[in-house]
Amino acid sequence: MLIEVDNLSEVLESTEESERPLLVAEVERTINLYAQKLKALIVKYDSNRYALSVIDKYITEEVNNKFDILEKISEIERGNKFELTLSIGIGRGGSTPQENYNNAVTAKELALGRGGDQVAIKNNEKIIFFGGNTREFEKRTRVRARVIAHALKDLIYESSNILIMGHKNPDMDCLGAAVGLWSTIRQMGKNCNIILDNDRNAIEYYMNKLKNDSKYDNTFISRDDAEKNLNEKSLLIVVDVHNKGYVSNIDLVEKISRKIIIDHHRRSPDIVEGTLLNYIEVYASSTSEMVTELIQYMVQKPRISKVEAEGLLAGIVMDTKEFQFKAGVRTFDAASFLRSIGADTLEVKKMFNDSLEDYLVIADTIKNAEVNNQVAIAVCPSNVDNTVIVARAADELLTISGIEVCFVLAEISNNVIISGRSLGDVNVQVILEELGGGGHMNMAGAKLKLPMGESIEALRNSIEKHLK
Ligand SMILES: [Mn+2]
Repeated sequence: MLIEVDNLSEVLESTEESERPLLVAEVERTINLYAQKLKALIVKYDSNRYALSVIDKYITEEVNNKFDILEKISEIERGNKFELTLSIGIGRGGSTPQENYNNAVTAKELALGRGGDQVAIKNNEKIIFFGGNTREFEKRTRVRARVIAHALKDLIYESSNILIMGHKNPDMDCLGAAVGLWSTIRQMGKNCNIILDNDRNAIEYYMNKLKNDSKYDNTFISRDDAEKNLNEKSLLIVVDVHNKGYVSNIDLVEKISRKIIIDHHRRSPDIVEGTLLNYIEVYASSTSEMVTELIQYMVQKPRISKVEAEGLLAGIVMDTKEFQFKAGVRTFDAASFLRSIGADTLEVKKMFNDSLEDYLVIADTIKNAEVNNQVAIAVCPSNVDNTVIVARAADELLTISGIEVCFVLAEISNNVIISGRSLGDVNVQVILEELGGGGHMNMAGAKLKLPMGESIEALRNSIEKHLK
């Protein structure tokens, strides 16, 4: 079992200097007591990291107790302004201590990558999670962004051509980040293309804007055209997604050996493997925010055009729901930079305006919502054929007072799509993860291969289980 106090330095910073030693001692005592309870061997191997060797039956007990150590640590109060959180990785099921250790290392990485404050248990192929109920901390320092930007720059210069790919049903965050990177890579004098398929529902308005400028005539290429120009020095940058099931073209991803991931979603176990560099920052509001930071370190003066800056700003606006969710200091800094180079907020607003037709469907969906205990469940009318409306209906439901959590379902090409939103402490990611989905604490989605009735039933069960 590997335990890491994942926000120790941030919490210490927020604590009066005179209280800090007491806080550190209290953390140490709590973890040592926990080890004693598990009759474990415990070794501290860093200022905030511990390795424990535990008999398996005690882990089973902890599973049954849902790891109350997560709560104990958060109760520590020594003048700290934030709760302390732990990320714990446990390795089980291996035939040697070494195998279990490797399982534990992977498990802890997953726990951290999913936002911390949770336990991940890796029993060989099987991975389960506990906890994860606090909001992600914003990391204030930009050191990592700078380091990544330099590494990225080197990799780009070493490449013959660069391809950028996003997720299925690309949205403005995905496209804004792609266009921002594309522009900067071109400025660096490199050949770059964005791979785009025909699923362009959510980005149609912006794509039409780009059509007015011949600069973008050869920017977007199909998967097949991308494959024609591949060689061993090609570089693929995957943006706004990291799991195999959701990248727009997994077979192409697997054909390219040099690849990088830039994403802000919580780590899923299904991550694209064999990458040169992963920049997955769950603390960031959006991939567009991350790219806005990166490009400022990649080139002295980014020559981002007005419409490109608007694409990036649209990405931030879309993923923060107009700066309401996960908008930290760095989010506003990025937005401020984009505004300063010409992004027009009204142009961004226009990208998200609904047509009257769509709005009526959204209104119909809301009309059908059932609200129970501040949790709303609504089903879209059967004529809905794109996921944007499902997401928009979920956003709208959350603007209604008395609704803290909502789920909107729709049947689209033989699948049931679910969009989940939460205003408070209910973690919709965990609820939808149970159904094979994912996302963030306040915003998540899932796609089910069940009929509508059974999907609602499965959703209800998962909600009930987690609200308990
Ligand atoms: Mn995004």
